[in-house]
Amino acid sequence: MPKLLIGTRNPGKVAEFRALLADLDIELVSLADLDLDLVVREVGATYQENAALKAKAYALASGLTALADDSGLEVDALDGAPGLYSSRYAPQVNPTDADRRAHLLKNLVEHPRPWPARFRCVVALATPGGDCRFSEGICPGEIIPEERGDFGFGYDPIFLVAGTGRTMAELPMDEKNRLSHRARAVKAAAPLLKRMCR
Ligand code: ITT
Repeated sequence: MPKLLIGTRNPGKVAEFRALLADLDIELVSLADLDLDLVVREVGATYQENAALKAKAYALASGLTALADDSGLEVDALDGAPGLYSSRYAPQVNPTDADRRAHLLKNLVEHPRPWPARFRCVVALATPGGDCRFSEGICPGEIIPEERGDFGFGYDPIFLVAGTGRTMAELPMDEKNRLSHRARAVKAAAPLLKRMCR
């Protein structure tokens, strides 16, 4: 069976990718499965650049086709922040998801509601030989000032998914995996996956 390395250190993303890719007849391998403790510095100026940095580094290190994503939350009232910096968005040195959510809400307090926002995900697929392809997915919604729900990770408890009346953290994984930015990007990448995995 062809193999694909899931190139993320975020356990929430690993679980989602495993479910999203389960039906593709591809053997999924995680960084933990390979004992690959590689930290890729995200020094790109776009989601695409950062996703490519991660996918290419993991493909080279493993000899396998690798999938990585760079994703973020874009809030209109904050001119698109935290965006590319979503995982680093908090004053703490090693922020928790709760730190990031608290920092976002603190910065939004002075802005009138509603707070429209979207999650964006750019997936990069890289082969060890240097080929790299991309796909993108968006999930629209709004930020709410209180946390709701226990599923998911990151900003999910304060992100109301458009058209559902529920936060991303109130959606069980199978529902999040029908609607999310990551689900849409992976769906768009399916034809590439079949071609690029060996
Ligand atoms: P990897 O780089 O190892 O994949 P990461 O968490 O650092 O892990 P990113 O650099 O892409 O990944 O940062 C994306 C951040 O955006 C992530 O840490 C969350 O804070 C947020 N985010 C992305 N997708 C999300 C989702 O589905 N639900 C909630 N928050 C999300």
